[in-house]
Amino acid sequence: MARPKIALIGAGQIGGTLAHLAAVKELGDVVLFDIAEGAPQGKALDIAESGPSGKFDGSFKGTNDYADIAGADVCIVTAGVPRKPGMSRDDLLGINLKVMKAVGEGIKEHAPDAFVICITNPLDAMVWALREFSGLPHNKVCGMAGVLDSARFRHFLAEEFKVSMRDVTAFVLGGHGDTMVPLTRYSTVAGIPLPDLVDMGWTTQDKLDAIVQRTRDGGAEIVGLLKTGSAFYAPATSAIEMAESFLKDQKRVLPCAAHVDGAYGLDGFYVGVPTVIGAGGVERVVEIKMNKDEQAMFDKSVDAVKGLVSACKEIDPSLA
Ligand code: A3D
Repeated sequence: MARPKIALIGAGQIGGTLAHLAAVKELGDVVLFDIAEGAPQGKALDIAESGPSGKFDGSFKGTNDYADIAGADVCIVTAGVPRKPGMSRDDLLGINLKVMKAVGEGIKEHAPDAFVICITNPLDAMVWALREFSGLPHNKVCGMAGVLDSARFRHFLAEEFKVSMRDVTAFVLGGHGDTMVPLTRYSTVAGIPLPDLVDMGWTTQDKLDAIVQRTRDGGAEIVGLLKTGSAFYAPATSAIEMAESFLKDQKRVLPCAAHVDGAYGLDGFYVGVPTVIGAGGVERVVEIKMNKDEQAMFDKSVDAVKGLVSACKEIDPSLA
């Protein structure tokens, strides 16, 4: 059986890391596409040359020609610009919207059967726009944010409790931004919900609130440290987890920016929700019950995303 084909649109910090992870995990043959000449070719060659020592097989191609992504099974989109210190994700909207138009048209023409994972920010609006420009089925286009946000939450919790992060699960809903909704009630250590761990004296409510806020600010914390760009190791690892679930039909339950039509009172809208990802793409949206406070936080987050989608429509009337 032929190896799956993985097209990475954008060969910057995340794109290069995605290519390396896909190579090491032998997920398939990789095509790195970018408008910058030389960068995708150089990264692809460098990764190919690491194969003998890294003990992986595969074909790695860098390109500036969309025709090379033809027949891709998975496209992961990071094309665009990242944040600099002081910028919010939303400041990227105008410039990255134009990039989504070019990328959406490229995927529509050359890889219309792919499962598409968008990472470009502001995530929830860009994945919506990318779906509109590409015309692919909604279940085949989703955005990576929740896996990363919950991984950050899990890391901070594991540090606080001094336990393996393998035994920490975390649940994050809503848009990828300052309004994201980390749900403590549904986050656990080996099945014990966080509020119970507060009662058990493992941590205090104040410390837990601080961890929730640090999770919300997780991206900005890295931008502030790096100064020249945003996080890339954890975002790439998160997207690879989603791609692997699709390629291997694992049916993992992963939070992602998915098209929600009916659940959560939403009427055809992209926002972060728990999903099942398998060979059919986003196969299911998992609807959970929220209490009043959680619902209020979720509604606020949805409103923030709606504002960004409206801004996209104003900038590009073809989306209206
Ligand atoms: P960077 O290293 O700058 O790579 C972006 C690449 O996109 C560059 O190589 C550009 O040449 C390329 N590019 C620009 N325009 C086009 C185009 N029209 N077609 C093809 N390629 C193009 O950025 P990065 O890899 O660090 O980040 C990429 C994106 O991911 C940014 O928008 C970040 O804000 C976003 N990001 C999202 C998350 C989420 O959790 C959602 C996390 C971290 C970064």
